[in-house]
Amino acid sequence: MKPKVLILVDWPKDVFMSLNDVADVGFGPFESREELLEEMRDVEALVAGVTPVDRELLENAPKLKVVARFGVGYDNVDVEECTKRGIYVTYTPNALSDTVADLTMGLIICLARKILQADRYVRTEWAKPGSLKFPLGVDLSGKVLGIIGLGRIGSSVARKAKAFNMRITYYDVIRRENLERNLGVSYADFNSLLKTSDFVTLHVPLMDATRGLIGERELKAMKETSYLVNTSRGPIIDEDALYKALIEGWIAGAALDVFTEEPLPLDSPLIKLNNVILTPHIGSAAAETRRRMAEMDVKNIRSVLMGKVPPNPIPEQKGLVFKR
Ligand code: 8YV
Repeated sequence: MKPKVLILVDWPKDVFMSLNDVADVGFGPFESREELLEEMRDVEALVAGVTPVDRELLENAPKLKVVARFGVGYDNVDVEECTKRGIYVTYTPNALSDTVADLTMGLIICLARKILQADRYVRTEWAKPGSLKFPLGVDLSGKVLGIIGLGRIGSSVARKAKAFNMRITYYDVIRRENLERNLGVSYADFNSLLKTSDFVTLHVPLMDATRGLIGERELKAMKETSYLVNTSRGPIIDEDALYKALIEGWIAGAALDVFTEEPLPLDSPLIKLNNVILTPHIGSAAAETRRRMAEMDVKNIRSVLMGKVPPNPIPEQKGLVFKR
């Protein structure tokens, strides 16, 4: 009997199916968590989207050898528990950096030039007699972009923003002097970055130290004319504080691709606001990118099923060899 691989993302099926020669490949989603847990009984490799891979799931998966995250963030995976049980956790770094950075730049431009409001204006107002003039936007050229987290995605954003002639500062827990030289960006401490940026963009992983990183104090420190962009993880921002900031004008606006609760509930107060752009967690959602991510997952799974160490273990598991 071939080992069972369970794929919890729905595309690209053909790439995942290429594991067919060594595995019995099955796909989610399931009607209920119970059904998923039942299915996990004989699964040896799991491709995980946003489903929590927590202790409960792992307890129901005695044969599991590898959790291949379909993405670069793995905050939904209980890494400690996986490591304790000798389960590899792999991810897809690099595959999506430019893609997330593209979205980030797109959101920045939309905020600066009010592109979404402009679209609504054309559909509902422009041709009406006596319609109000559409408000002016702002230039990107010469504006300060504050990047929080200068990793793979943050660096890609810096490269792209350079082409728009933005002045780029970054804050990171690790100062990256090589990158400063290579990218032409300057380091600022967290508070100075908030105070001086025209656009603040978040590119940090979700962990205890970054949960609620942007709250009331930080939003009040930002300029009233500034914009906040989040394509990382929802809980990095305290959403209640952001709502207050947006209605009380502490900042000019925000663009969010990620939320504390996803999908964003339709009764979220954010939905009623005009100075926020909302997208449905589409940072990596480009066809070529998703195929690259799936191919990496497939390689990682193939390695583990063949008794080898996977090529893309998460940093916490680098150098670890599990014999099961
Ligand atoms: C999602 C992401 O994982 O890379 C990440 O961490 O957030 C995205 O790529 C993907 O959309 C979930 O299936």
